[in-house]
Amino acid sequence: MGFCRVNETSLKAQATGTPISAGLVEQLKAEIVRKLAYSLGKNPTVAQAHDWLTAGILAARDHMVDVWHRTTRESYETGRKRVYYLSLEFLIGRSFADALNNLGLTGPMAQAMRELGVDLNAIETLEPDAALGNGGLGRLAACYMEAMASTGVPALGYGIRYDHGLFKQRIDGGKQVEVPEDWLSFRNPWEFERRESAYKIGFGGTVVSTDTAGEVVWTPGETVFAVAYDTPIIGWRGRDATTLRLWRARAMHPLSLDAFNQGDLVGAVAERNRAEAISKVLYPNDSTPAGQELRLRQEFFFTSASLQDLVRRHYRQFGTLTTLPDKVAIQLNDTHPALAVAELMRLLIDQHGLQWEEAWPLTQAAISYTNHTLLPEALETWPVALMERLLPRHMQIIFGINARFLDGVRRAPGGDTADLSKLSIIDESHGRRVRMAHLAFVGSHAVNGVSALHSNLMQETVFAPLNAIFPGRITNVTNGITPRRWLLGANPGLTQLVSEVCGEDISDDIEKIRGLAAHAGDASVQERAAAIRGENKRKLAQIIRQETGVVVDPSALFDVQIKRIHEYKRQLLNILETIALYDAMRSEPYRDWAPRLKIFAGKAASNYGTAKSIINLINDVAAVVNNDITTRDRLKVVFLPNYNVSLAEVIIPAADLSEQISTAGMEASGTGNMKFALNGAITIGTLDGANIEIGERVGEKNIVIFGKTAEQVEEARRNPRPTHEVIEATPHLEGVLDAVAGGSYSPREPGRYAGLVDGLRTNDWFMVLNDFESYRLAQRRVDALWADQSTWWKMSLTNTAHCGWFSADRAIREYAERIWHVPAGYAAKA
Ligand code: 26V
Repeated sequence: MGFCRVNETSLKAQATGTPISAGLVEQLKAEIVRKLAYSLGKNPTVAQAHDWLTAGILAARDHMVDVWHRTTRESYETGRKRVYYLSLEFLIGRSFADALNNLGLTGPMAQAMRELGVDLNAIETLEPDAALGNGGLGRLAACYMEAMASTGVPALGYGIRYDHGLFKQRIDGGKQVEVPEDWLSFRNPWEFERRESAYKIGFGGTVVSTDTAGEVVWTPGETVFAVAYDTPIIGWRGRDATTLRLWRARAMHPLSLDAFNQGDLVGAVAERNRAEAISKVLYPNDSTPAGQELRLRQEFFFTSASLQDLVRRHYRQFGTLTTLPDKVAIQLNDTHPALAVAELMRLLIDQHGLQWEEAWPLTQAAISYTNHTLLPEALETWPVALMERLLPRHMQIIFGINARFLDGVRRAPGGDTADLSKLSIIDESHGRRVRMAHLAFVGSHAVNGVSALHSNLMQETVFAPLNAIFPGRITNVTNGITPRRWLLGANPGLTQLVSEVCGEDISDDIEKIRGLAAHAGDASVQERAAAIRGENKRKLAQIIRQETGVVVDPSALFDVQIKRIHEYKRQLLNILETIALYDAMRSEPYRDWAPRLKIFAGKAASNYGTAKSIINLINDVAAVVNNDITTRDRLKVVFLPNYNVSLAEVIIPAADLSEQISTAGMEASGTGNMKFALNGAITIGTLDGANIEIGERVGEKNIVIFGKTAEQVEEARRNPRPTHEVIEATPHLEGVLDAVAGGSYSPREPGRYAGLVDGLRTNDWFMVLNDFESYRLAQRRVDALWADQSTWWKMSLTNTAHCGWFSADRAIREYAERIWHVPAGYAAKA
């Protein structure tokens, strides 16, 4: 029978500290066994590990449903305003542990499973990550859904139910290999399919004006169905639940019998394949903008389904659409759903008969837009010709919006001098293209950046012309992370400690964690924090050994950089400095070097050659360094494959040092930086994104800052110093670059990194060479701090104490108050 008998008590159950009710345990046991029998058709003697997981999830889900229905019913009955969060990505990860934690069922479920002969911790790891996102933007959406449920903001998240999420990464001979991801292969026990909630989504076809009053009829040439799949997201203490509604594309006619009867088997399913391609796979986003037609089809598909759904719901309940913005706040997570502006106008005018002048203020009042990057190459634009072919009615509406907007500017005081080409939604300079950020900006009442620096840069750079026309429209909401997953769930040991010091109610109001600051210098608290970290590091060391074969010393300084691989995030700077350190250790082997473990993880977009080459270099350096007996107990380098949410949850609580070293001005915010700091890692970072705000809160003594500021980067780009001069002026750099370029780390293919190094020597756009010395010295400051452990732990505890502010609950309250104008149901008990 059973596959994994329990022999240890669940750590998480211990951490909750509450006595476990025997009645609840008996009830859960009965529920699990029932699910096993009547939903899975198994009895306990033959059930496999995965069956127990599914039965446990189904049992837990039942505990969410009543809350979920109550939340939905209440918001319906009270007619409260609701938030609709439109996002092409939701990077959820696993849900079981999180749901149990929020329901207060972690202990009882562990006990119930134990009594059934099952180890809850073991089966939890069998749940596949829902990887419906690339990185920060998608993870933020997942944190916000949970935070809205926890703060009592009525909300529905809309996205796409991709069959295949972000690819899995394998490392083969040091190189990234992409493997398709298949999270639905065991079905998804969290979701409810809603066949009855299907909408028709049109593409192409023709637009005709039927009468002189200007009534317009769009007859799409192609129609697909969007079918809803709902997942409840339970909030803290199970008080409320939000809904994540993901759309799946289905064909109107799954089979053409005509074609089939003529023996054309491929033709018989052609329509089906074309339709279903829309929700087949998530686009990797961060190398080149996905300019493909399929991507535009995805964007319109989920935007149209979501808008039809919310407009229908509103109309059914209130019988009019003139009250839409009183009841509906539509948040655009980046420009991917920017077509919402045109689609809402179309629904109001073409389907509900409103006049343009009535529809436009309603649209603007309902919609708001979050920008997540200023990288010019990352700003979405679509060719007008493609839009005219795929979405002819929407293109007309966009032209209409643009004409009225530019007309208004022209007629306003000073309008005759405005540069309309910079304001226009249509970019005429690179072929004719629709600027999606301009569409989103013009169609919104509020536009926000995701950190103070980023929001300022929005006003000064990309959106400066629009900001001049709409002063005050750009605002800032610094990102936040959910403390339930990233502290309570991921780090039960530290949670226990801070609960003892600051009170149990840090779980209801994480900002109370600031009480820890007064104890940051206590030797006993420091000792316990160190022991907890030590335990987390031992667990990570085991995983490292399993995944890479490298044996590491858990007492070494764990120095971590985990995030998508990108030139601007500068994993290259990190590995080059690692080489310099390696050289230094070899030339002075008798010095008292602090043992360091360099940990990297992250995926590179499959078409991003430079990023893949950086992964290869990290692995090549690891192979050399880890096998050198002169440095073996002082320096190790590991690259953990297949970075995802679940891996982050074990790495972050084990980190001593958090690498947040992007080229200043390029990382909009970062959210990993917040997770690390809350868990007590010290940040080594640039003055970029939310690092600045972390520094302001923890104090400059408790963060290690280096490198050029955003302004200095801009200046260095305007007036670049020849790279050979920079290299000559930087100790150690020439040697490091020569070694890499000359094949010291790739002896079997000496030219492997010639191009990578040549790129740096040609143009130091990302300031890898320019910031090298400052980074190297910052790392030596880190060594000195590490050498004084009581200072280190004081810094660490101070970081934890001052990072409660980076809670997603705080961010959601800011959105609710300043952008959505909805009250949060549960105020923090401040
Ligand atoms: C997209 C692209 C597309 C083509 C070229 C380069 C490039 C680089 C980055 C991206 C990602 C854009 C959207 C995004 O994920 N932004 C991230 O959003 C997070 C949540 O606000 C934020 O913390 C990260 O700093 C930001 O990079």
